[in-house]
Amino acid sequence: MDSTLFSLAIFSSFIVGGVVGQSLAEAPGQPTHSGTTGQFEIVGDSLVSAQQIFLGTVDKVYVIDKVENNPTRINDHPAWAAEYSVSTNKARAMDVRTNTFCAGGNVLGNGTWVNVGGNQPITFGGLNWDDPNSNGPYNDPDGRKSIRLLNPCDDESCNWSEAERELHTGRWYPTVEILEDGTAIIIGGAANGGYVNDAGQDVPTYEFFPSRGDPVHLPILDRTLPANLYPLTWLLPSGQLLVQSNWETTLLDYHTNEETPLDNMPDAVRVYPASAGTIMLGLTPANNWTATIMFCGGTNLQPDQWYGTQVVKIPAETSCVKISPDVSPSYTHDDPLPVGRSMANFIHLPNGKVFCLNGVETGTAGYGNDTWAIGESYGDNPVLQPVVYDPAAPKGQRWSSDGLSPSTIGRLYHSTALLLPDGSVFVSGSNPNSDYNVGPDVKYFTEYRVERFYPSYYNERRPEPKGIPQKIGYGGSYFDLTLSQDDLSGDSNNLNKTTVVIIRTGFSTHAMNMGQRYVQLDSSYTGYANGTGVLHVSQLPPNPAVLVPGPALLFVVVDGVPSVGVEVMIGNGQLGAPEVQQTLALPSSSMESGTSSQQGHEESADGKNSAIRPSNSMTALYVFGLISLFRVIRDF
Ligand SMILES: *[C@@H]1O[C@H](CO)[C@@H](O)[C@H](O)[C@H]1NC(C)=O
Ligand SMILES: *[C@@H]1O[C@H](CO)[C@@H](O)[C@H](O)[C@H]1NC(C)=O
Ligand SMILES: *[C@@H]1O[C@H](CO)[C@@H](O)[C@H](O)[C@H]1NC(C)=O
Ligand SMILES: *[C@@H]1O[C@H](CO)[C@@H](O)[C@H](O)[C@H]1NC(C)=O
Ligand SMILES: *[C@@H]1O[C@H](CO)[C@@H](O)[C@H](O)[C@H]1NC(C)=O
Ligand SMILES: *[C@@H]1O[C@H](CO)[C@@H](O)[C@H](O)[C@H]1NC(C)=O
Ligand SMILES: [Cu+2]
Repeated sequence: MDSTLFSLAIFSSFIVGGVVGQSLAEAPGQPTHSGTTGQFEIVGDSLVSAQQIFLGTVDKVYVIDKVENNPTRINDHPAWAAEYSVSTNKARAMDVRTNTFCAGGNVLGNGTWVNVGGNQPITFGGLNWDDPNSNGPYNDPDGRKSIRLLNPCDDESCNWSEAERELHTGRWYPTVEILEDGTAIIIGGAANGGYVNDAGQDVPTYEFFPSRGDPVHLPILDRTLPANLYPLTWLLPSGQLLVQSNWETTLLDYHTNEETPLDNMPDAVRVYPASAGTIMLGLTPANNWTATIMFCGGTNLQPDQWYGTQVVKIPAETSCVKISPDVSPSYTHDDPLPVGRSMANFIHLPNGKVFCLNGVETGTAGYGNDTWAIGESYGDNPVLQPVVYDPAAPKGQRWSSDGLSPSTIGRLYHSTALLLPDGSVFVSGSNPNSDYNVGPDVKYFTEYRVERFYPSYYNERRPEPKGIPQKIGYGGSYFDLTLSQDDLSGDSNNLNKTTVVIIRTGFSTHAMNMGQRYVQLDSSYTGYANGTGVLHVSQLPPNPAVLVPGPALLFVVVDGVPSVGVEVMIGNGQLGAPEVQQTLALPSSSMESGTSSQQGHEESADGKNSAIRPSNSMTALYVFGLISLFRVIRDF
C-alpha cells in the first residue's frame, strides 16, 4: 500500500477516534431459543459420544469421540465425529480417518481447528488391533501422530482432513496451547495407552505445529510420572508457559527451553486422571491483565497409589487453590468447592462468573475391567448440582448454587461443556466404557444426550450494541459502540456497569477447555440525556500473549446481562507475529446533564471502567497519533 495513504488513514482514524475502513460485524440480536433460567434442558442427540467438543461457528459445535461402535455410520465404519447445529439441534456425522482417542485440540490464529494425537487402531471392546496389514473392523488407522484440520462452516460443506506432515512423535493425551503467533505447541503424552503414564511410554517432550523441528525435552514430565498426561498448560501474559503436572509446577520459556520451578501443588493432584476443574480467571483492566489460574478438586494420591488402589471409592477433594505465576511462585487457597469433585468443567460466563458442572464425588477419570469398577467406570456418584464461582464476592461466599437446579444426567469420564454465543452452556458426553455400551444393566452407559443450561440472565432483554468490528487488534485506536435506551434500560448511568469482554470458549475434553480465556477490554463512555450512550472500547492490550490470535466471541455486558456473543477475529486471521501498536488513550467518561439520576450541570464522571487512569486529554491523543504516524513512516 502507498505509505502516504496508509499514514493518512492512521492519522484520520485517530482524529475521529474510530478505525477508518474497519468492517463491522452484524449487530447481535436476541436469543432465538427460549429456556428456563437456572435449569438444564435436554435438547438433542450428538450421534457420537462427546469426548471432545468445540464451537466452530456461532451455530456449530463439533463433536469428536474415540473410535467405538457407535450405531451411526459413515462411509465404511462407525462414526466418531459429528457436527451439531445449536439452532436446529440436528447433527450430521463426519468422517475422521484416524483414531482420535484422547487427542488434544485448539484453534490456530488463522481460524483452522487442530485435533492432535490419538491412539493406535482398535477393535471391538476397545482392544488394540495389532495386524499391521489392515485397519481392523472399525477401519481406524493409527492416530498417534495425526494432525487433523477443520475449517468450520455453516453450510455443512466442511470436512476433516489430515495435515500433510504428521507429528514427529506419537502422542496419546497431549496438551495443545496456542502461542503469540497463532501457531500451536503440543506437549507431552504417552506412546500407547493405560490409566496413567509410565517410564516405558512417556513422551516428555514438546513440538510445534507447523513444525519447528525435532521435539524438545521437557524435564518436568520425567519428574512427574505417572500422573503427567494432558499437562495443564497456559500461555501467560509474560510469554512463559505455566505447566502443571502431578505435584509439580514450572514456568517454561519455550524460546530458550528453560524451566523455572514454582511451588508444588497443594492438597491434591489436579491433572488427569484426578482431573480438577481448572481455569485462567478473567484478565481485566482492574487486574492489569494479570493471569491467575485456579484449580479446584481432584484427587489426593501419591505416585505409587494409582495402581493397586480402589480409586472409585476415594472421595474427590474440595480444595481450591490459585496461582498468579507472573507475580508469585506460590499458591494461595480460595474458597473450597461445596462438594468434592473430580472432572469438574469450569466455564467462563460473560457476566464474569465461572460456571462449574459435571464430574463425580468419588473416584477419578479413566476406566478398566477391575472388580471394584462400576461397570468399567473409575468414577462414581456423579455430582448433578452445578455451582457458580463469583471472583468478585467476598472470601467465604464465592461459591453459590442459589437458583440453580441439578441436571438429571450424570456426566462422568469423557464428558464436555462449553459456552454458547447466547450465553447458555452446552453440555454433552460421558462414556466410562472401552466401547459403545448401552442397556438397562449398564449404569454409566454411552451418553449421547445434549443439554443446555440457562444462566440467570438468559431471559433478560439482551443489549444490541452497534459498531462491533469484525477484527480486534493489539493496541492502536479505540472503537465506539452505541447503546440504545433499551440496551441501557432507559438509564445511561448503566454505562458505568457495562463491560466489553472477549471469550474464547476453547476445546473441551477431559474437564479442560484448552485455550479457554476471558479478557475484558478497557472502555470508557459518553452518556446522553436521552438515555442512550456510546462506549469507547480499546483494542486488546499490546501483547498477543494476553489473548492469542484466532476467532473468539465478543460480548457487551450491561449490568450483568450479556449481549448475544458476536464472532470476532483476534489479530489479522493469519499465522505469524501480529501487528502490535501503542494503545491510544480513551476519552474520559462523561455523562450529559439531565440524565435521569443526575440533575444540573454537566459532569465528568470518574467512571472509566478500569483501574488504570490514562492521561486522557486530546493532547495526549495527538501525541500518540504523531508517534504512530512516525512509526508507520519509519516501518515503510
Ligand atoms: C492455517 O494454517 C495451517 C498451518 O499452516 C494450515 O494447514 C491451514 O490450512 C491454514 N488455514 C487457513 C484457513 O489458511
Ligand atoms: C472389558 O470387558 C469388556 C466386556 O467383556 C471387553 O469388551 C473389553 O475389551 C474389556 N476391556 C479391557 C480394557 O480389557
Ligand atoms: C464431506 O464428507 C462427506 C462424507 O464423507 C462427503 O459426502 C462429502 O462429499 C464431503 N464434502 C467435500 C466438500 O469433500
Ligand atoms: C500493567 O502491566 C504492564 C505490562 O506487564 C506493566 O508495564 C504496567 O506497569 C502495569 N501497570 C500497572 C498499573 O501495574
Ligand atoms: C454509576 O453512576 C451513578 C450516577 O453517577 C452513580 O450513582 C453510581 O455510583 C455509579 N456506579 C458505579 C459502579 O460507578
Ligand atoms: C441522543 O442524544 C445524542 C447526543 O445528542 C444523539 O447523538 C442521539 O442521536 C440521540 N439519540 C436518540 C435516540 O435520540
Ligand atoms: Cu480419555
